Parts: sequence; C-alpha cells; structure tokens
Amino acid sequence: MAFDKLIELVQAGDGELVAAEVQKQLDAGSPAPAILNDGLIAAMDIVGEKMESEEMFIPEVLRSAKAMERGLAVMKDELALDDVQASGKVVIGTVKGDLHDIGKNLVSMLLSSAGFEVIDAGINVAPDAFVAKVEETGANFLAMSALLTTTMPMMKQTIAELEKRGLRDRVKVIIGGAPVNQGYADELGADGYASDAGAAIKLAKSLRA
Ligand code: B12
Repeated sequence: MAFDKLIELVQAGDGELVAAEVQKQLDAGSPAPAILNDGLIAAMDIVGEKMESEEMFIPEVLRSAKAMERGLAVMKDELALDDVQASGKVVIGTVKGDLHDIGKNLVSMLLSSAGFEVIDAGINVAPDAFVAKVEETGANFLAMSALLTTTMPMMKQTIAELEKRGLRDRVKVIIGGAPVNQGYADELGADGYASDAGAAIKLAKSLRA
C-alpha cells in the first residue's frame, strides 16, 4: 500500500519524518485527501486500537497526534476545497471534559480555507463559555466536537444554554466527532452532523443560505 510508510511513521511519532513523507507523496502526485484519509487518519485509527489494547500509552499516542499534525500542516494549502468566499462566522471548540483536538483543528482549518471566519474556542469548552463566545463575536455558526461518549452530553447542555440566552435562532449548530452520529444530532435538535472534515464544510455551506 502506498501509505504504509506514512502509517508506520505516524505510529512511531516522528513528526519530522511524517512531514517529509507527506511532501514526498504530494510530489509523487498522491491527492491530498487520499494522503489524509488513507494515510494520516488510517494511522490514527490504528493508534486508537493500540491504545485500547494497551499496546500504546498516552505519551506515545500524543506523540503520534503531534506527528499527524505536522503532516497536516504540510498539506494545508492542498486541502483547501475551493476559494469561493463563504460568508459565515464559526465558533468552534471541543466540549467540556474533552481534550481531543485533532479533528476539531482539521475542521477548523478547512472551514478557514473555504472562506469562513473561524473563532477557535479551544478544548474543554464549557457550555457557558461557548455561548459567551457566540455572543461576543456575533457568530452565526457553533461547531462542537466530542470524541468521548462521556462528553457527548455536553453538546446538549450547550444547546440548552444557547436557548436560555435567547441565541438559538441566530446560530446554526453543527456537531461531530467519532462517537457522534446523525441520530444523536437529531435527538439534540442540532442543525447538522458531519462525519469528516470535508463533509463538515459542505454542511456548513449548505446551512449558510
Ligand atoms: C489521539 C487520541 C488521544 C490524544 C488526544 C490528542 C489531541 N491533541 O487530540 C490523547 C492521548 C490526549 C487522548 C486522551 C484520551 N483518550 Co483518546 N484517542 C485518540 C485517538 C487515538 C485519535 C483521535 C484523533 O485525533 N483522530 C483523528 C481525527 C482526524 O479524527 P476525529 O477526531 O474523529 O475527527 C474527524 C471527524 O470525527 C470529524 N469531526 C471531528 N470534530 C468535528 C466537529 C464538527 C462540528 C464536525 C462537523 C465534524 C467533526 O471531522 C474530523 C476530520 O475528518 C482516538 C481513537 C480514534 N481512532 O478516534 C482515541 C479515543 C477517542 N480516546 C479514547 C479515550 C478513552 C481517551 C482517554 C479517556 C484515555 C485515558 N484513559 O486517559 C483520554 C481522555 C482525555 C480527555 N479528557 O479528552 C477512546 C474513546 C472511547 C469512547 N468511546 O469514549 C478512543 C476512541 C480510543 C479507544 N479506542 O479507546 N486521546
């Protein structure tokens, strides 16, 4: 497989070699979305399995995560979907109790390249902090990421907080993260769910009108 070496390097957590391998793949004509999905994300899936089976531990997983981000940085321009200006202001963050930010950063990066103004609220963002950011910036989108089944309910609490502050009608709420799905989005009354960063951009554009 073309990305075997890249997958190995991400697991080994060597950011410099990952960045060089991504560049090599781009130079050889591999499309950036394939390098992302079949290389970097495929590697993180393996890392997740090894984490679960205790073949890898937190410090190693973190090194892999950082290495993946180095690889992503190399492809930033290639991943830009198009240069059409999309008028939209998005507050994005990972919900309270959750420190996973790679997916959130990827969505954020692609939203910016698609012309959205992105305000990154960071990780471990409490419902009132999300809502304060929306209020302060006048954003018309709120994008929440959760990677843990235990932190998903924070999305519900954040939507409730938006309602309490009378802001729910002004913002489109979109959600994502590995344990989240369309059914959960429907249950919460979110405006949309997307399974990956590319779909997230399409979703945001479709809701913008
Ligand atoms: C890297 C990682 C970590 C790193 C995070 C580093 C970082 N800076 O993010 C560290 C080591 C810190 C970590 C810690 C923990 N982790 Co962790 N981690 C992972 C791992 C291996 C990869 C996640 C990742 O980055 N994937 C790559 C990105 C690109 O994918 P993604 O996040 O899914 O994002 C995509 C989509 O979901 C979507 N998306 C994401 N966000 C959004 C938002 C919107 C609005 C939209 C539309 C779309 C969208 O688009 C993204 C791009 O395509 C996963 C396993 C896995 N395969 O998911 C486990 C995993 C998520 N972790 C897990 C666990 C259990 C933990 C810990 C509790 C471990 C522990 N015992 O301490 C802690 C919790 C810490 C905390 N409080 O958050 C479990 C969760 C189980 C569960 N169902 O709840 C997993 C699934 C591993 C496993 N199989 O057991 N982890």
